Amino acid sequence: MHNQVVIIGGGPSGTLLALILSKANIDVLVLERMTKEYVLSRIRAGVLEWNTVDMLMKNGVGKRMSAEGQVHEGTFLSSSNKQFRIDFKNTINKQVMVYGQTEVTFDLYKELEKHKVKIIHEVNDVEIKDLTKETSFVSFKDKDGKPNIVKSKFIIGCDGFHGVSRSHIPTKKLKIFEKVYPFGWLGVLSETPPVSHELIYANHSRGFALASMRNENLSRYYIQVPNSDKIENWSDDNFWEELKLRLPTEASDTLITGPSIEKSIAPLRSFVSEPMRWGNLFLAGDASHIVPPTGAKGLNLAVSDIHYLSEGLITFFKNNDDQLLNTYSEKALLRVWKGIRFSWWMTTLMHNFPNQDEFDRKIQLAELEYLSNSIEAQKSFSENYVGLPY
Ligand code: RFL
Ligand code: PHB
Repeated sequence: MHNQVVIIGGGPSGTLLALILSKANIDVLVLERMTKEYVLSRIRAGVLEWNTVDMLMKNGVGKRMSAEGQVHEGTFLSSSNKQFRIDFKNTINKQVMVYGQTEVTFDLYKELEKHKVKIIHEVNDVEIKDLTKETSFVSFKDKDGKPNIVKSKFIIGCDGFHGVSRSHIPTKKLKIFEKVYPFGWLGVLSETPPVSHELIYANHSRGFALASMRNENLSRYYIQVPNSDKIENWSDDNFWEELKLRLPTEASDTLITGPSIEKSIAPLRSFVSEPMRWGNLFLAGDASHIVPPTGAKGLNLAVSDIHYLSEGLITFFKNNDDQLLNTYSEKALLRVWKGIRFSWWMTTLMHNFPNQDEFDRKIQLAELEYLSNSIEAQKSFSENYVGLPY
């Protein structure tokens, strides 16, 4: 087999890149470790920046999102059970789209099928060779264990945090920046009407809570839990009880509870590996960087990487010009670090840290009080939350 581009990983970054390249008549192959059903059943992000919305629309995958997604012009933050609103529309005249990553991925797979893009599922033992030669190779085993080898000009690592691509950059060339937080998020999906028409990010002395949603009868809630906690420790009743204690009073008074249809714990981490390119290998999305979900930035950063990378690849194949590819890592990382900063800031502001003393707590409360009253602070929040320009 021979392709111009081989993409490892069929998550949102891999499939979006595959779609953009195939629309530009670039020959592309996607290799995905899991089944399509598994990939499409993962519950993850919920909030899309307007840049992401534009990218999806521009590439023909925005129709169902426009019909079924919810446009949000603001969000609530809460401090000690009292909420205040940050208005994106009034502060910076922008908005976000609430539309699940599960739906985005479904739409992308549908469009890829329409364009007959090659995706091989259930691949194993992916290995990359000759990254610094003119042409590179990817070897893998298909679902029947049969070995395959593919020749390719470029290989794109879109295989998430636990993927294999990043490890092909020599350790002495790779710089890792990492912060692991001493807590995780316990998330619950339930077929109940959302407690609020906009998201609520709640700071509480018992720990952080988030009220989010997927549609008018599907709610997504999270609470901060210690890293050592286990799903088995949380019955639905315990979860609802704890959530009510942390949400602002006007929300907890009206919260409608029901059985959970999904429950999981996600650890929180900030992580960046630099550079995002080695020879013919380019990394994008979670393969190169991870943010704690507090700022809703992970999926959106993956999409901005794909914006820069797809421009570089198209310019290379159309005009034989590698200038944009050569600046990809530098350009993408500039935006990534701003997302890393905002996610870290919002995580630090909203969570209860195990070693937090009274001084730290007072600082958090003062910052939330400032944010609730200062239009300038709200502007800065809005600008980052709806997404910085590409
Ligand atoms: P993904 O989605 O992890 O996809 C990587 C794909 O690569 C496959 N793979 C391999 N394939 C072949 N060979 C191998 N060796 C492979 N190893 C792995 C995997 O099976 C998978 O299909 O990475 P991608 O495409 O870069 O997308 C990144 C986003 O998924 C991620 O940033 C977001 O989900 C993060 N995130 C959120 N982001 C937001 O923008 N807003 C949010 O509200 C938000 N909430 C969240 C989140 C992530 C969460 N978790 C559990 C990680 C909430 C949660 C709970
Ligand atoms: C979600 O709906 O899953 C969600 C929303 C906002 C976040 C994180 C997750 O910041």
